[in-house]
Amino acid sequence: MTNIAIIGTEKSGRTSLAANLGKKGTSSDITMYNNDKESRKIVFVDSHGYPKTLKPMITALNISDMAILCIPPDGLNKDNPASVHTGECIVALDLLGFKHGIITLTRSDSTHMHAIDELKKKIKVMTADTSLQDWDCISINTNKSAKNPFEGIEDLKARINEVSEKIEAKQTELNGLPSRVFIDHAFNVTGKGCVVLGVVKQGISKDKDKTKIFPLDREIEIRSIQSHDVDIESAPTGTRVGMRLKNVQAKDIERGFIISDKEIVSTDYILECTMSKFTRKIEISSVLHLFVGLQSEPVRVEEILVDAQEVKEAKPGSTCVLKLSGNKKVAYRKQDRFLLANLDLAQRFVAYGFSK
Ligand SMILES: Nc1nc2c(ncn2[C@@H]2O[C@H](COP(=O)(O)OP(=O)(O)OP(=O)(O)O)[C@@H](O)[C@H]2O)c(=O)[nH]1
Ligand SMILES: [Mg+2]
Repeated sequence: MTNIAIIGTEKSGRTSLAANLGKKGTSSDITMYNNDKESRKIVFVDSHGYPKTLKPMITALNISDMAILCIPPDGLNKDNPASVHTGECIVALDLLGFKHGIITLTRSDSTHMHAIDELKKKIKVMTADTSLQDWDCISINTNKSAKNPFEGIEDLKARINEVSEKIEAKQTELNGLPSRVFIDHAFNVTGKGCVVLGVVKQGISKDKDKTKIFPLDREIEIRSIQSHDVDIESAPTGTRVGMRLKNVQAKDIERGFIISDKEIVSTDYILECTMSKFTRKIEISSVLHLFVGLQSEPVRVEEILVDAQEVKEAKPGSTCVLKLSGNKKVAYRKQDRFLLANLDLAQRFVAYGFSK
């Protein structure tokens, strides 16, 4: 199963594309569009709450294996205020080291060939040396009254299928690891109890598994598992699941909680960070926003170390160790990638890092 995040600046055609590719399902600050008609089941995640806040985009990306970045005809025009968010999406994908994706040049019916070629050139320059450098650019529209209605959509679907094959091979490899489920929604269903929705990030999650939920660090049991509304006994890596849980209540679960046997839980962090080139310096005492998995919280920069020496600031494009303090318990593993953002800047992403 492949989960695909549809991201982009405001009015970039994200919802029109998602609605074209799947049937609307769960909706909050992200909306799922399911395609379970074909042999390969795909969930498209519309990150519509972005760019107002960063969380919907990060959530969509961290529950997905592939991204579709929507760039409208004016999506990189300097005089279009929304263009800063196209840049921000590229920075986010690069800081996340996001491997698989496709760039769609949306609303192709409202522009012309020459402008599309110019836009493609700009994208090549902007994505050089980033994780997006080899992504395909496909010109599309979702307008049934266009001269060339649904241009590019079949190409896009074919490309999605090709990339999905690679992703599924990788998921099969991850099945051997201990299971981890990232929760994106939790609610109470009368007569059924606590139900969570989420995605199996690694391993195989099984019906009747006795496991734990973090950062609560509480023992729970998986009562039943569903995928695309059908009961299943085991859910391999990549499956979008609904699970009934025993020994925990929905009101105690927040987005980002993890079902797993073991996680690190902390409120303070020591991260080996790489700063984006497209940000400002970080100073001691600044407040940043930390993202890991589907969790996020404000943190304070307590200490900055460069080559083991304490310094006052970290510069764009450099590497450093940041000691950060927060208030909320967060669950993660050593291999998880953290993102840091400064919500006061126009391009908000600052750095990525791993726990030391
Ligand atoms: N002509 C044309 N218009 C389009 C196309 N795709 C989307 N639009 C229009 O462009 C506008 C934005 O499209 P949406 O799909 O809502 O884009 P979005 O990124 O979800 O927008 P927000 O969530 O509102 O930020 C809407 O008025 C759409 O009807 C297209 O392929 N051709
Ligand atoms: Mg939308």
